[in-house]
Amino acid sequence: MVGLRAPRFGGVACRPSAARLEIATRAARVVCPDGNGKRRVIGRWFAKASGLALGGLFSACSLVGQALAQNAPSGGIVGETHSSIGAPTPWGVGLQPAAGPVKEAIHDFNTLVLWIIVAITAFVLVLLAYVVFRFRESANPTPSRTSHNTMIEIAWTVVPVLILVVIAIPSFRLIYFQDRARDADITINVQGRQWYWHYAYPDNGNFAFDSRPVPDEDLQPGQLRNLSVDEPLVIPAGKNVRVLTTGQDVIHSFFVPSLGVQKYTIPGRTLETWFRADHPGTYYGQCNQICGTNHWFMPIQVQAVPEAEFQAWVAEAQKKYAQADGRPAPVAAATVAQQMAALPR
Ligand SMILES: [Cu+2]
Repeated sequence: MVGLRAPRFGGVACRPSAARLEIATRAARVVCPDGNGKRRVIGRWFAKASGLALGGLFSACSLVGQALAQNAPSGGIVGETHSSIGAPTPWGVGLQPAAGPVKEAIHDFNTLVLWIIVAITAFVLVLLAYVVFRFRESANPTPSRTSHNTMIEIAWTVVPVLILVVIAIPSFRLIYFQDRARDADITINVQGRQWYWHYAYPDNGNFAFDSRPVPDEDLQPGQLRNLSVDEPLVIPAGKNVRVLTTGQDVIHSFFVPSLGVQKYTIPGRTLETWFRADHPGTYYGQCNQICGTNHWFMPIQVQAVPEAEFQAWVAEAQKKYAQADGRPAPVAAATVAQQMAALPR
């Protein structure tokens, strides 16, 4: 009978029936033959809970460790020695590694918010554990009936507001950092179409071409299914690339995670963003706006090459994508100046 109490129903103490007492007494004997049941039961559950918590912690650590594996180069292009980012990697969780300044800024902001979340979660966990232990029934048989505390209510309103302000300031800075290209070295038009990408280079001879995924049956060794394309978007490494996006038919989204670029392509509107790939390499992305039946058909392959290689490619591309009469292919979008003038400021 040690540790048994009269059960409470709705805050009113009731006398237990004889049958109920008998059941409870048997349970106490099973749990604890020495009569010290309550403490032993709590100890066992505590051990189980802490074991689960530790297991979860180790799993989380292992996942974080695996996420670092994404830093390893993967895949690649036939004949290329560049590393590539954006291809799936085993156990790849977390953000893709940064290939340029925009993504680095995203990483910094993500780390800040992560640690704020860790601090809040740890605080709530400690608070819960303290309340569960300190105010358990055996240690606190007569609970307080406090229902109002002005100071605590002000604190739990003001502190979250302050936390949100701390998050909001760098968040807005990041949004404006990504928003406009300052000192752009090159401008590229990106047009989303059902279902392929159309790239134009108004600064380099105004040529344009389409980019489509390589069909499964045509994949060469090293090419990636559903990511490699026939005509990649070639850019000079280390240069600020202004991207002006438009949509031809429906809303698509130009998304290359490792470069920190994601912009909708909206019919009838031009949006601006920018990115820079600090090193030569291949960076994969995909349209990440559900845009119709063949949405999956819109992978993005950005090929960052040294400046000299880029100029050589431009010279080739001007001939390759020229019309039959020798003039450059018409660019579907307006000129850069017209598009910039139309941007909302
Ligand atoms: Cu799309």
